Amino acid sequence: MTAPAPARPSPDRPSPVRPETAGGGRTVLLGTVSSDAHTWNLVYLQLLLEEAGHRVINLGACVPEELFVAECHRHNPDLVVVSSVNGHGCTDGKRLAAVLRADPALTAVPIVIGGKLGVDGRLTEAQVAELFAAGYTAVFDDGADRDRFLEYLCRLELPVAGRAP
Ligand code: B12
Repeated sequence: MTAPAPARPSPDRPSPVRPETAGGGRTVLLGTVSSDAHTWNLVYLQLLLEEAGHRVINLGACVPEELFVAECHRHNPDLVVVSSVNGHGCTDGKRLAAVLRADPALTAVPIVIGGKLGVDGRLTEAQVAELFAAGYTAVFDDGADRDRFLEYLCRLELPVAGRAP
């Protein structure tokens, strides 16, 4: 006998975390890694963050590391959100975090990464650990659901692994 699948949010069964309760009022810098041309992931995240009451600066796709740094200086964000779905997010994301964390002004800003981060499906534990070691505050790999991200927004200062169970 197999265990029943965990309940998923649906129109009949609303998500337990509502965006408007997710700690609004922050400035969030959003973009993809330099190799990634996908954009609907960014549109989705911008809408989700704005629904939660945050101000979003969406840098768009294929953002060079130097542009991320420059825009951080320009906007002084409370949170940097990196999204990638082309499979190179783990590799490019580590390089991006290294560049951001090398800047003395950006050692403390929370930086999260999420999406479809590897080319072989879910990241391994070792790859997730590498992302944390590179400087990410949270990692939301493929399958991490929206509620975990919203919960993270509620408690921004805490490091958390946002992988789906
Ligand atoms: C549309 C699309 C494209 C379009 C993009 C157009 C555009 N303007 O965006 C085009 C044709 C350009 C394209 C190109 C490529 N694509 Co493409 N693409 C897709 C496709 C069909 C849909 C993506 C999409 O828009 N989804 C809708 C958005 C809303 O969902 P999402 O992106 O999945 O994001 C969700 C989650 O990942 C999550 N999420 C994302 N980021 C973050 C961040 C955080 C913090 C959190 C919490 C959550 C989160 O939240 C979102 C909502 O649930 C997917 C397949 C699929 N069905 O997903 C492939 C897919 C993403 N593409 C893929 C690939 C391989 C490519 C190419 C390399 C193909 C090629 N050989 O050229 C290129 C890469 C180009 C580049 N330089 O990046 C692969 C990636 C595989 C992987 N990760 O291992 C996919 C998964 C297809 C597949 N099954 O193989 N693609």
